Amino acid sequence: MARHLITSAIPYINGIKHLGNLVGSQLPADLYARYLRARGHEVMFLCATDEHGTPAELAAAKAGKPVDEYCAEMWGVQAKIADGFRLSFDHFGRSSSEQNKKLTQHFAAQLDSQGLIREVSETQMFSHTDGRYLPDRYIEGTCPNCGFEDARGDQCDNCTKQLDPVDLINPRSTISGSTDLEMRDTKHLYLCQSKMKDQLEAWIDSKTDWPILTTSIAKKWLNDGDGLQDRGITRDLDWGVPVMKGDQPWPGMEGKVFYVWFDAPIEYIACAQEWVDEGKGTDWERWWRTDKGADDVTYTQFMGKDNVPFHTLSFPTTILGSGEPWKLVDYIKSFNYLNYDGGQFSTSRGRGVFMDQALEILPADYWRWWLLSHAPESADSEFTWENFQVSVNKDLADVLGNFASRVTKFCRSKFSEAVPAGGTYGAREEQLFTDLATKIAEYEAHMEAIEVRKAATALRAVWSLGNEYLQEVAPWTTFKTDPEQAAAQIRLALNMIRLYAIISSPFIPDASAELIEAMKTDGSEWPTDIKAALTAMPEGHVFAVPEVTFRKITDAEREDWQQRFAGTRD
Ligand code: B3M
Ligand code: ZN
Repeated sequence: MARHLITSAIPYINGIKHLGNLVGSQLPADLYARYLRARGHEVMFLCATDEHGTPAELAAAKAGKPVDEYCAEMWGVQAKIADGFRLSFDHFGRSSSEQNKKLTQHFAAQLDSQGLIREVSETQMFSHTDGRYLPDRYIEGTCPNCGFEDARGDQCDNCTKQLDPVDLINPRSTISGSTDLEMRDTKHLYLCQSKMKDQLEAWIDSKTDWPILTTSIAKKWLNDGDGLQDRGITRDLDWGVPVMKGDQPWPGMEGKVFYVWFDAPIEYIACAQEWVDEGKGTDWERWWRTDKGADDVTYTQFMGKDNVPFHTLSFPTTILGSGEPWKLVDYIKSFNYLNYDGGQFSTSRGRGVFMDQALEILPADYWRWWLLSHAPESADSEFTWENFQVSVNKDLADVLGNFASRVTKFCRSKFSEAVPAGGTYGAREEQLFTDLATKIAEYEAHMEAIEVRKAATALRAVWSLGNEYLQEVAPWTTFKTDPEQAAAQIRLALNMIRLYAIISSPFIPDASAELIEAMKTDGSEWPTDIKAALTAMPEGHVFAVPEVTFRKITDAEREDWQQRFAGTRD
């Protein structure tokens, strides 16, 4: 038994996430956490909402609510949806927690004491009408290069030229449209990532087993252009963690907050403190402090590829640079993007299926299965309704669901709702034991390696072995001439339902639980000896025919949903 710390990238608070967000971090993290727990390991699985930054402020303003109230409400919404998808977090925290505030201020003080923070003077656009400084992307104006009138402060979308807000002709605030803007001098804190370059590079080079997607992005940022840039970690905003040196004021930084990407990953740690403070556990340090027992913890992070630079460079700079014995990540699993029906998911345009909508039309397992079996691992992948319909109808309804219902119904009609006695296992059954053991070992190996798609493929192959066996031995035919032998075949098949339920639980936890309940058996022990596991329900063991485990998606539904999710969501 080992100890595993698992974190998923923490979703922004503003709005409900779409399926692409889900499959890029939370869902595969949950798959891994469930698998490791099922194998008997001790797991700490953490996630939270990422509540700071301008987007949260603007979303709150749009909703006409104070930002703290808005965040508290949206946290509730996201927590409920996460629960609906059966995301098995040990704690779902909030980056705006008091614990994270304290810890963020602590890290800043530590980094400063290690000489890793410097002050930089900048000019920044202040909007009198909005009463605030404007981040680059909230300023628009005419491009000095091509004359495009809606160029953003950081880049012109028409000619792609990189811009500074000062370059824009007739700059205006995208928040209010106001042109009453003024360039002001302001001071900010920078994290000296460049000083850590060699240490970071050596660390990343030592991770030879990481996904290429992770290391290639990290290396690109380490070595591109001028190399690793120092980054501003403070902002002129109202909402965020106030800039303090521990619990002391930071001269010159009054009224400023830390940049959202500085405090967000620190929430991974603060989340474990929240877990303790909310009475769910007793010792967070044994997960996070290598001087307090965390040296034997394996820490795995899950995230979309756009989050990789922050997790391979910035956050490790915070951890390593603090000079304190914090647990550093051991493995970073990153994902490409999931596209939607010939384009991209778009939160702003409401294009694609969002997490709440998905649960309104079908149970979580249907989505979990499709998303995980099509996880964008080696490349971007695409959700189409046709593909979704085919996968659900074939894999879940025809292969797995049908196996369970055929076997149990046949048994009920020819024998009873109890595992039938009689008959013996022969060469065909021995072959099945071997095939199952081989495929399940393959499945386990992919799960250990967090090869999500390959694991799904192996699992599907395990399910198919059951159908092939049934097809071949045809107990309904056997029954006519040799009911004893049919009894043996059905006894084995009934036990396979139990076996499938257990090993499938990381992917489809609800269906697994339903099957275990119907079989009136215990599903807590992972099968290590397959042949022995297939005798767990002995002759005479009473069961019930399960409800329809998976139903098929009709063509009419598919067309209806395709229409419904093509457009805008209000
Ligand atoms: N909230 C971005 C995202 O949800 C950001 C992740 C933070 S992880 C510390 O993709
Ligand atoms: Zn331009």
